[in-house]
Amino acid sequence: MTMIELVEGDITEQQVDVVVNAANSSLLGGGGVDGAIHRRGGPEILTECRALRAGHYGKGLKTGEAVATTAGRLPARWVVHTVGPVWSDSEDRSALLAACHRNSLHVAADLGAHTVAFPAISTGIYRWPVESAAEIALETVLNTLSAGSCSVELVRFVLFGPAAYDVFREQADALGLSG
Ligand code: AR6
Repeated sequence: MTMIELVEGDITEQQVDVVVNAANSSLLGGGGVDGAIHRRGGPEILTECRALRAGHYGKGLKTGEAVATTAGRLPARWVVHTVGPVWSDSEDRSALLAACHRNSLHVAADLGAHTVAFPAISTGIYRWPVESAAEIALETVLNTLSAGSCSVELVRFVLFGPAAYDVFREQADALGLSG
């Protein structure tokens, strides 16, 4: 039995197995939720990110991909870093935003995680309209969880502020999700 939950709040405070980070391809930190995760999680996260860059991810993490590190001092076990697409007026990049969510869940499942928290990936600095991002995020998580055996039992979207929460709530209602 899997559950999708929406809460308004700060993702760095979530007691879950995995916190998903809306990172950039450098994996070396940034603003927004990425900055908050590194600040609250402490330097251990950056140390592991640097090691990833020195190894398999020498060219950085591609848009849509996901990779795990420790969660450092966060009340979570792992951070799964993913890179959302920058919004484009001329090109449909929805498949990349869907890939972020799908691949993050696959990485979480490979770790044996049961609970995963997502921020509203791409909706800040990357300017993706929240309504569209919410629809893609919710649909993709729903489809991924129902596609097959997956250790993940709870996915919590942690929305920063009432406006984002309300939009996700509307989209969830439209998809027939409750809770
Ligand atoms: N908890 C939950 N959500 C948050 C938090 C928080 N503590 N802080 C911000 N948000 P953004 P992006 C929301 O800009 O658009 C970084 O510099 C925020 O209100 O963090 O994917 C990276 O390094 C918004 O709804 O990520 C990249 O360069 C959502 O998180 C770039 O920004 C995502 O906003 C990625 O841009």
